[in-house]
This record gives sequence, structure tokens and C-alpha cells, in this order.
Amino acid sequence: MTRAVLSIGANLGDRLGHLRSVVDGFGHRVRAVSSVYSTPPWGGVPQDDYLNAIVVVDDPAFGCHDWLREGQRLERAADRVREVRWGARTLDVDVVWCAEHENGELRALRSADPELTLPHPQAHRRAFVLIPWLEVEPDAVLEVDGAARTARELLDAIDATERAGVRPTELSLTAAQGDSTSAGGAV
Ligand code: PH2
Ligand code: MG
Ligand code: MG
Repeated sequence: MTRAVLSIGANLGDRLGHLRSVVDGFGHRVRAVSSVYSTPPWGGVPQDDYLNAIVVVDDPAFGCHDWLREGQRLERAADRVREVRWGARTLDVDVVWCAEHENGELRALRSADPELTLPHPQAHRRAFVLIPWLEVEPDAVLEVDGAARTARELLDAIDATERAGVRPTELSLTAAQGDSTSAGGAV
């Protein structure tokens, strides 16, 4: 019984179509979808710009590993090839954060499993994760080195040039296909 925050990204092929396949694939489990952002490549590998977004998902029957497994299935469906670390990809679905529902509250889970490290070990350094996440969850909190930090303060600690590179687009993951005029939002 978990809720997860997924960071999705694409910089090869039909980038918007690949991101949309995640929203369609998770279907009724989707609780919120951010705007689509255009972002310069992060991580030092020269490659084309990405489209990035955040999708919040929830399912009473899903554990954190189920989100990863489903995300990987969608990556394969988008013909994702695993080559260079932090290199170009048709679709990347990362579980940034995952929490268990407990007595009406959410309890964020930690995992040191190399397959699924939680929270995502790079999330707090990535403006392309924090900016769309804050758009849909302005009070988001992320644990970094054992200390709870707001996504807002983590974003403020990122280089201003990098923050400025993360630009909202007119594209939407929730509007009807071909309609790129409406903004993202809760669904
Ligand atoms: N994903 C990467 C490496 N670099 N850069 C941006 N802007 N967006 C991404 O989603 C991204 C990246 C590998 O996970
Ligand atoms: Mg990634
Ligand atoms: Mg990944």
C-alpha cells in the first residue's frame, strides 16, 4: 500500500510520446502530473536536451518494488537500451521517493538495495527532479544523509544556472493527444 513519486525523462525519439506512455501505463494509479520541462543534460555526458516531468502514483496493492518493475516494463516498451550511465535514452522512469500508507499518514521508506535505493540518491542534486516535484507537491520533503529536508531548500542549494536551465514547456501529459496548449495538473 504505497504512494510513489516518479521522475520520468526522455531525450531520444518521440520524447513526449514516451513520457505519455507512463501516464497512460499507470492509468488509474496516477494522482498528479507536473508540467513537461525542457532540461539540459545532467551528469556530464554530451547529449540532446531532455523532456522531464514528475508523476505521483498510488496503489493499495503496490509495494515500492512494484513501481520500479512497472517503470522498467514501460522503459522496455519504449525500446529503452541500457548503454552509457547517464547517457541518452528513449525513456527513464526513476522511483524518487516511496511511502507506505499508515493510519492515514504517509511514512517515507528508505532502501539501500542497489536495485532500488530510496530515496533516489541523486534526486536532491537534480533541479530537473525538484522543480517539477515542487510544482505538484509544494511541501515535499526528502531525506538526505539521514536528515529530512524540504525540496524547496534543496532546490535553493542548487546552482542558479542549473535551476534556470529547467524550463516549463507548453506540452502536456494529460491533455488529449495533439493538444499541446493546456498545462499539466492534478488528474
Ligand atoms: N537522466 C539521466 C542523466 N541525465 N539529464 C536530464 N536533464 N534529465 C534526465 O532525466 C537525465 C539527465 C539518467 O538518468
Ligand atoms: Mg535516471
Ligand atoms: Mg533510471
